[in-house]
Amino acid sequence: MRSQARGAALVELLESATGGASGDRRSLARLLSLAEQGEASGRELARLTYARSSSAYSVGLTGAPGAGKSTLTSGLITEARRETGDPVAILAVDPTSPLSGGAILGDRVRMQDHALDRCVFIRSMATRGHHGGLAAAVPDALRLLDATGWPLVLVETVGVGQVEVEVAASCDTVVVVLNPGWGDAVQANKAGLLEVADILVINKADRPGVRETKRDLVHMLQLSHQLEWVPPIIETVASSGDGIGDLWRAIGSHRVHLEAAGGLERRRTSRIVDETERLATSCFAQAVTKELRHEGSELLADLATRSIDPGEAADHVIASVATRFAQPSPPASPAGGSGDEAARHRGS
Ligand SMILES: Nc1nc2c(ncn2[C@@H]2O[C@H](COP(=O)(O)OP(=O)(O)O)[C@@H](O)[C@H]2O)c(=O)[nH]1
Ligand SMILES: [Mg+2]
Repeated sequence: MRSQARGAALVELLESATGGASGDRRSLARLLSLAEQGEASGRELARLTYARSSSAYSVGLTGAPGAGKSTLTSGLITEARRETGDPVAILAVDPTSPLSGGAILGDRVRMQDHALDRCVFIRSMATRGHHGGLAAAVPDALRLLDATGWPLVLVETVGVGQVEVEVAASCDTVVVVLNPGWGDAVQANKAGLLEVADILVINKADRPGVRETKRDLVHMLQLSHQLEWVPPIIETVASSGDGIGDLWRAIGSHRVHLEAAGGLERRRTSRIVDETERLATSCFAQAVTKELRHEGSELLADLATRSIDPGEAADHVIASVATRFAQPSPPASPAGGSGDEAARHRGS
């Protein structure tokens, strides 16, 4: 019953949020919060939007803090609005903060130019307790924006941590933003950024060292085994707008390339499999932790007295978790309540 009522309320919210720029923003914001939190409503929402989404295109921008991502994003919004006339949604993602603020607040200031444009929707996302973290919440949010009529979504991350790279890599086109200067390209390579890059941007090209950075990048790209698509290197001065048009066109070319070769579908399918794997793995890992470490755990006691070795204990844990997952879920568990992993996994 509860879950039926929840479903009906979600459908109502979805309907009022749908319509892109003419949809209700407050409904959309509420839905995004649910997607961010995960839990039962978030899962139900994910189920509703999954079937309705497949047409929006997403572009992820990643790079060190201060590289100029927000300024570039703002320029891309202008370009996209002028070139397509379509509405544009922006997700500013900060895995380091449990609350929106700090760096993201600065980003909003840099995107202020678009504050009055009804066709631009900017939303920050921080870590909020979604099962599997932000890396899992962002794809849900992307599908929600897709299903509610936002054909282009730009995703800006705050830095270049593992989660941020994962988030950016969950987009159709990944833009890696670097600055000129000694070692930036090398650092990016170390952080695994070049592996996920579809487009490389040397922003702040008004500063010295552009040629050297470009040379480093070309060299590193030659060493990697990208055959189908060699990431173009675009020079930009985001603060003056120089090169933003080139970046916009490079994004378009990459999209055409993906769509022509059937690569977009392949890429999306492989991402969805990755996402599923991440969700299942994190769900299972949590269940294992709970099973092993609960108070009064016999296994812990047996391990302490050395009457069982870790390998055997692991087998026991896996077997009992598997049994719990195999049990039918109860008819209605309270949202995020009892903590029954198996039931929650099925989204009851
Ligand atoms: N000189 C110069 N400064 C820039 C350029 N692009 C951005 N900035 C400045 O760099 C700072 C950080 O930019 P921001 O977009 O917030 O970077 P983010 O942290 O990657 O989002 C701001 O003060 C921008 O005005 C550029 O191309 N050249
Ligand atoms: Mg920023």
